[in-house]
Amino acid sequence: MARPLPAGHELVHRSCPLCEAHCGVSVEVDRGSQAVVTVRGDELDPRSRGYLCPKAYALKGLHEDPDRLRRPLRRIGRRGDPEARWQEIGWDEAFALVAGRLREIRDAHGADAIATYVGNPTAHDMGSLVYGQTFQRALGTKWRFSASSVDQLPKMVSSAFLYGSPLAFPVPDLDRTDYLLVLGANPLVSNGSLCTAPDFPGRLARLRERGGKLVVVDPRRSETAEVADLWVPIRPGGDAAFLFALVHVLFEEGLADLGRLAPFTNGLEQVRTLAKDFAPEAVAAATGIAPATTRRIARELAGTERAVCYGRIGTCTQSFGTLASWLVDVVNALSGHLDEPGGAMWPRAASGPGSDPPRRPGPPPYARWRSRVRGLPEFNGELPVATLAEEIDSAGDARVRALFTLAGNPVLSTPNGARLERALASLEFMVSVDIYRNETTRFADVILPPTGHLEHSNYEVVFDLVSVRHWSKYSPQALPKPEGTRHVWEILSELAGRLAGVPAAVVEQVMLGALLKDAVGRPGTPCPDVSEADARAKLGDEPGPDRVLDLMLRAGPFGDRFAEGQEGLSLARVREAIHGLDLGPMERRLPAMLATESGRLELAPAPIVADVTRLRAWVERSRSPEGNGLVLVGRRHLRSNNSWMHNVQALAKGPERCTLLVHPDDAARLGLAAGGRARVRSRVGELLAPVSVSDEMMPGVVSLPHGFGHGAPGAALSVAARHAGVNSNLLTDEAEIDPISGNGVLSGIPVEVAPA
Ligand SMILES: Nc1nc2c(c(=O)[nH]1)N[C@H]1C(S)=C(S)[C@@H](COP(=O)(O)OP(=O)(O)OC[C@H]3O[C@@H](n4cnc5c(=O)[nH]c(N)nc54)[C@H](O)[C@@H]3O)O[C@H]1N2
Ligand SMILES: Nc1nc2c(c(=O)[nH]1)N[C@H]1C(S)=C(S)[C@@H](COP(=O)(O)OP(=O)(O)OC[C@H]3O[C@@H](n4cnc5c(=O)[nH]c(N)nc54)[C@H](O)[C@@H]3O)O[C@H]1N2
Ligand code: SF4
Ligand SMILES: [Mo]
Repeated sequence: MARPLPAGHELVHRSCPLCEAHCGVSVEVDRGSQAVVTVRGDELDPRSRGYLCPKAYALKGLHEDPDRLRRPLRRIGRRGDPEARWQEIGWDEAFALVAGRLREIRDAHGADAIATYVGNPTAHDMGSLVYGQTFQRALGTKWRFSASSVDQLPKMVSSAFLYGSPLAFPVPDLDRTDYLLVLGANPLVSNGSLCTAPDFPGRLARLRERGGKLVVVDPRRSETAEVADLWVPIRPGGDAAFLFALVHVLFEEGLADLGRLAPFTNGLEQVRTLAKDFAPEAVAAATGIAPATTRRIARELAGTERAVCYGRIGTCTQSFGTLASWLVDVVNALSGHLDEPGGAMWPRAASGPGSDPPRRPGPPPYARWRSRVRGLPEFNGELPVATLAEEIDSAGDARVRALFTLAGNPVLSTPNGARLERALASLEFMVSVDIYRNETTRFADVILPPTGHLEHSNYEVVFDLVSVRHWSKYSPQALPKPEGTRHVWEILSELAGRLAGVPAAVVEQVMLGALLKDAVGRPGTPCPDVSEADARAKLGDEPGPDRVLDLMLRAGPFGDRFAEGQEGLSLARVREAIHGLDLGPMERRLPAMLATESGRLELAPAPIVADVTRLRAWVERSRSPEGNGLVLVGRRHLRSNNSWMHNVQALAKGPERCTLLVHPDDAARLGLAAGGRARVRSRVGELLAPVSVSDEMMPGVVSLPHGFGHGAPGAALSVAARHAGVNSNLLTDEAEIDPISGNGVLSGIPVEVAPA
């Protein structure tokens, strides 16, 4: 592979930060010019062994993108006015302006008048994650929103009720399974989610090579379904009913067996009773799945020693998101595949809590407060983003008057983007920490851009929690920080300090103190015998995310616990392993990790069970032919990354991707022709989209990708504007949520489609 490195060039080995797979990239830098020469796959990275998808190569284009912001921008002119001008300002002026306005609004109306929205890239960036929380604490608002509530929130709710921790995501043991049942995920394109598995396609190929079986349940014959042993088309939203039918068969045929889990599991009999109504025959009309297929899958799952059921975005962003997320785990538990090799297991995050249970046992952090307008429950300190627009645009003293966004583009990524746009235009103040002036951040009064992805160090703290093996890899800063730029942690701690009326250095000390308190010096912490002073001395005085990471690694399950000469991990040790460390496969963790109030695995939690009545009614309704009009689902493309990588020409070029996929029978019935345009209408909106006709769709279901709809006035994305597409979230309905979690329903949207 390797051509010799020219003199003055250096290879920096990092993780690609663009999706959950976090493949190993080697970035070649010309140290003379500090330019990125190439990005290639790191063959020595034990996680990805050289694999990269096309997006990683675009890290160079992203870095060089002239539209990427480097200096604070201030809008001159009215919010939402396409004629508004933008002016670069200095950091000090920007900080003073932002902190001043936020303080004014907080003083006049209280902290809850300021909402925050935190987007997906935050999860991939340690500085944003850690210091984003610090900033939000300093702000003191309860009105926190994030992309979680258009993504994995139902799984978090389910995990909190079943195991006592919102972050206890069971992860498919991909490399050791012999039977993978996938619902609502397309890892050949997404490269996996809540299942960090670099080179997912290679891992699936190896599953097949060892004689294993892949079954994909999806309304579309996706790229993953295409390579599967079996594609099972399902009516959108039908997953909970289908999974209940699997449970029904497991009980009926005497295949349900908790095995090792029985002594510490509650609720088995309740699940058995609930499943009675969901015979495969009873749900077939609603799901579109033949009873014989359901029975066969149930038998195969139970009959294969190493098998696992895995559900992802299609099972979460739908009307029965929490029920489906819960039932995936119920199926795994009853078929003997929860906490078993080759089944669904919990990794020990190298940067995670070092002891079991991961948090103090107690009730799930649920519904401790509710949203003002619709009364939606808080979860884990957040409110559902489907309610953000109405919290701004509904009159009342307690309305949201200002918004802070961090790495988010909710105009394109949350339901009813048009209403949100109008709401943003009506705010008193908005500030965005973002690298682009896009569909959302164009509404900000000030945009604060952090350093680019290659200009700061990183570590995937979140994805340590969901990796199919135990890995640890540090991404060193590849390029120097350019003059006059700020790292995200510097921006956020400066703002936090100004809000609290203290220097940023004090914010840093307080944050570190709080983290240390949970890590050392007291019984119940991972390092009870280490004093806080000793730990502080060993961590050094350099502020920033690296020091926090050092603490997390050292106090983590593989950590050196601050002991001299100890084998365990520290930042120094992980940094030394420039290609990353492989720390072995997942291991059984039940019952030790359970953090429920009862200390047991709660297989039938009351708030989840209460929603089964609604599912029963849906199944009943779907049996009658009426109400079986067209429904809309989404899809992803390998060269897209939600809404924000469309400005890199190397990725954006090629055939039009934002098309409405329609089954040939539906196209014929509706008079739609390939290459023609369709008018798509939902309760909340309407748009025009080019039509592609394909039998990869199941009849009755159409598909449009999300993340498009560029070219808005005031946005500065010159490449994306040329491949604008349409915003599919003009059709998704903010009134439709999964009632347990409040997660947005982005799939299974009733639409009318006609030729345009
Ligand atoms: N209809 C439909 N809607 C969906 C989905 C769907 O499947 N269908 N999927 C949902 C899912 S799973 C998700 S996660 C959400 C995503 O929703 P969001 O997180 O709101 O949207 P993204 O498109 O990820 O936008 C990321 C933003 O971060 C900025 N950014 C990128 N890198 C950085 C960085 O390093 N620092 C900073 N400060 N900013 C950065 C980008 O410029 C962009 O503004 O969308 C959801 N919306
Ligand atoms: N290339 C690329 N990779 C990405 C992203 C990206 O935008 N582009 N986004 C990243 C993010 S933020 C996330 S969260 C992950 C998501 O990763 P995945 O969970 O793999 O998501 P998708 O690729 O959207 O696949 C979802 C599938 O669910 C199907 N589906 C829709 N509705 C239903 C339903 O009701 N039931 C069932 N069973 N299936 C349904 C869709 O047809 C689609 O095939 O991908 C990540 N990786
Ligand atoms: S799959 Fe692609 S985008 Fe995701 S981490 Fe790997 S190279 Fe990056
Ligand atoms: Mo996501």
